[in-house]
Amino acid sequence: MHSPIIKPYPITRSLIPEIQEHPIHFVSAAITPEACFYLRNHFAYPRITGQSFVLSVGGEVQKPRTFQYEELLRMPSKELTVPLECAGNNRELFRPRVFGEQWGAGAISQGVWRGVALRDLLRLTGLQASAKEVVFEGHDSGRRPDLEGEFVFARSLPLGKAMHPDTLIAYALNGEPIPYKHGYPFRLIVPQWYAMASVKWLRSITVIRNHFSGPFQDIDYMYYPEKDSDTRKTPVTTIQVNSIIQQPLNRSVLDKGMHLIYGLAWTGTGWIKHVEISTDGGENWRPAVVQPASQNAYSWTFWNYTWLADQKGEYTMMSRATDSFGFVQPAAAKWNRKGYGYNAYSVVHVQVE
Ligand SMILES: Nc1nc2c(c(=O)[nH]1)N[C@H]1C(S)=C(S)[C@@H](COP(=O)(O)O)O[C@H]1N2
Ligand SMILES: [Mo]
Repeated sequence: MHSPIIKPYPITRSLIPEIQEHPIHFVSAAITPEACFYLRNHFAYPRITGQSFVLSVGGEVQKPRTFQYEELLRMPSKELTVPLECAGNNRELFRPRVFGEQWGAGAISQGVWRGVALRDLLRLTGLQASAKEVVFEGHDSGRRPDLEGEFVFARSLPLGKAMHPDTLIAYALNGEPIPYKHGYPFRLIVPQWYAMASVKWLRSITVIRNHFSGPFQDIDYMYYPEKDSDTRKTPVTTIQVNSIIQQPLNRSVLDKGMHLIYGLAWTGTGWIKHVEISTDGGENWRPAVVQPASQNAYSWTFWNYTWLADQKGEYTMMSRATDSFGFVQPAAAKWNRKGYGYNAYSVVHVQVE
């Protein structure tokens, strides 16, 4: 008899539009397998037609023009390992509870993206002096519960971020054309920012002279600190320092003895400096072994901690990451009405018998 091979599979949150969560506690890979990669869509999938292979660049540029798929493939490209994290990752943990997709910890996945730097395209079209933001439109569209009419998924970047050498018009994931559900044939990849910025099924790039304000820019993906008003809202941009305990699972029953606690840590800007573990509910903290950080990489970092559980009882384990800018995960995440940017310690309760 051989033991069955149990393959992890995603947690379905919605089918139309399709929303699936990465079973992150069961996948320990630097590159998330495609079958487990989380999916977040606002609308039904767009149809792929001949037009899907043409990217138009216009607005406040010198020479508006289009780029064909084949043309992009021939341009100088770069490959980057980038985690995509939905701004709503871990939303289910906010107290008081907030509306929105009740994501657990799996609204994050990592892949190797290949593409052309957006700034290389913008150099070919030239920019007008008036250029201030760059708007990206996807091919998908539909209705929203809160507004009249049809909307395209569209977002902008400030010119500085658009011109960052690692902001890519990607056409490949893990050495293959981007899978249909992840944006085939072109997708914007914005390292360091939460993944709403990485617009899938890219159709047009428009340079504008003012501030873009579509609903996916100015209604969603804003931090609203107040429960009953929109005052002091600020845009969701950079990923905040974060970590997850992948194993042991919450509510595990463990034998007395040695146990390996392990997981991931990541941050938007800079790199992970250290990860600390507490096994007594945050009273005492000890350093985890952190995979040496590559300082100019965006990828997440693996860490582990060997724990000697020599007494029966209940334990509360926590992980807390610190990045190279000195940002540390807080004990409690900053509450905001739409539940973005959760980054409090990862907490797991176990029992030792
Ligand atoms: N065109 C388009 N791009 C999009 C979205 C979308 O609904 N349509 N969702 C965004 C959000 S909120 C997230 S978290 C990521 C999800 O990417 P994935 O489905 O490839 O994991 O895509 C972003 N880009
Ligand atoms: Mo998202």
